[in-house]
Amino acid sequence: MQFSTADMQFMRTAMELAERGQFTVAPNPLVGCVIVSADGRIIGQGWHTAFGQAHAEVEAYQSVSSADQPLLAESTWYVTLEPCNHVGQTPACAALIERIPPKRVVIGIRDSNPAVDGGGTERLRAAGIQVDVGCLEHELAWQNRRFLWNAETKRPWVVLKWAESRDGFMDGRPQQERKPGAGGFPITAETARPLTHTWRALEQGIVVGANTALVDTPQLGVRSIEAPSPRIVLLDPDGLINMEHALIQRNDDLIYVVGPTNSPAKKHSCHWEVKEGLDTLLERLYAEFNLSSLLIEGGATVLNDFLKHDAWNEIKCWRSPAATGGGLPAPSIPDHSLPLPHGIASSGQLGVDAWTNRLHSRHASD
Ligand code: AOF
Ligand code: ZN
Repeated sequence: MQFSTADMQFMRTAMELAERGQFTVAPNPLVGCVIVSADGRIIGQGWHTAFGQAHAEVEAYQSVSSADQPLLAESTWYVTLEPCNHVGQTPACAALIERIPPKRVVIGIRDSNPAVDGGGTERLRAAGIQVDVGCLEHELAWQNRRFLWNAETKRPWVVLKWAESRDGFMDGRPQQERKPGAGGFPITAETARPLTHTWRALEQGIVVGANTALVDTPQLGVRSIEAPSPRIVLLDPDGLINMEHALIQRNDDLIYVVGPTNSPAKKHSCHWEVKEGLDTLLERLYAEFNLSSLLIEGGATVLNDFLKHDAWNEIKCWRSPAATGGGLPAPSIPDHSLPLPHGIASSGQLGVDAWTNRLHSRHASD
């Protein structure tokens, strides 16, 4: 299907609206909707604002003024995701559209949720509405990469994140100084913080290993931007952490991943042994804790494990202009990794620090 320039412009507006839900909709998809009158005027627009809240189509419909209501019968709806055909936490959008019904619905991507999966499109067509699917589909698949990956693999989307010195170290101290309670070793300047916190806010869980928790006692929250903090996932399969540790004391909804022999009486614990493998851990974090994406913050051992097992989708990395001259070596970005698709910036600079964002080569067509 060839879409017109106007179709693509309206869909792009819907995509931009969808993006406004970036910190709040997970594990739901990002969805935007624009309603256009027969003479090409936007008469309604909306987006899915947060998990559990109204869907984009409902928001868009409710934004249509009473003066414009008579135009709905001849309107075209641009929706970034196939309208749902099921009653979840909210009623089915396909039912709302069917009742109107508009002349045409243009859809970005199919909803891979098994409860929908083409059913919304079929229902609208059965109601006599012209439905065209696939407008800006590649860009929209990228926007909803986490949601689509979840449906395909039943695992969270995994982003590896670290900061390294110009000469490739994550921590410039000699090993004997990296002991419990030593505190964090800053690599980036203060100016990098808002972007680092944005990276956190974009994912649903932040993973940190026991050694980093013990040495750095990081806070791992989102403080420098307006967005909710993700859940913290503390990996402690060898039971090294004391229950008095600040991360555990401060975070009631922390997910504590611990080996079966060291089971603590903790509300949200997940039993896992290293020998079960990272894939099993990821499946469990998705199925039992509903985590659709993870930011792996370290330390080096945890990051290298994810790299070694190829259990990652994106890498986000800071490089500072200063050299430490030694310390804890940072992981390496795999040679096969790709820049981001669709002309999205894969590198940049904030203050003195440079950042890089790479994608796993399995997503080559995204
Ligand atoms: C749409 N428009 O804006 C969104 C859709 O629990 P619920 O009712 O919020 O349903 C969530 C599911 O609905 C989600 O997994 C996905 O299949 C679809 N999301 N559909 O028509 C929207 N957010
Ligand atoms: Zn819906």
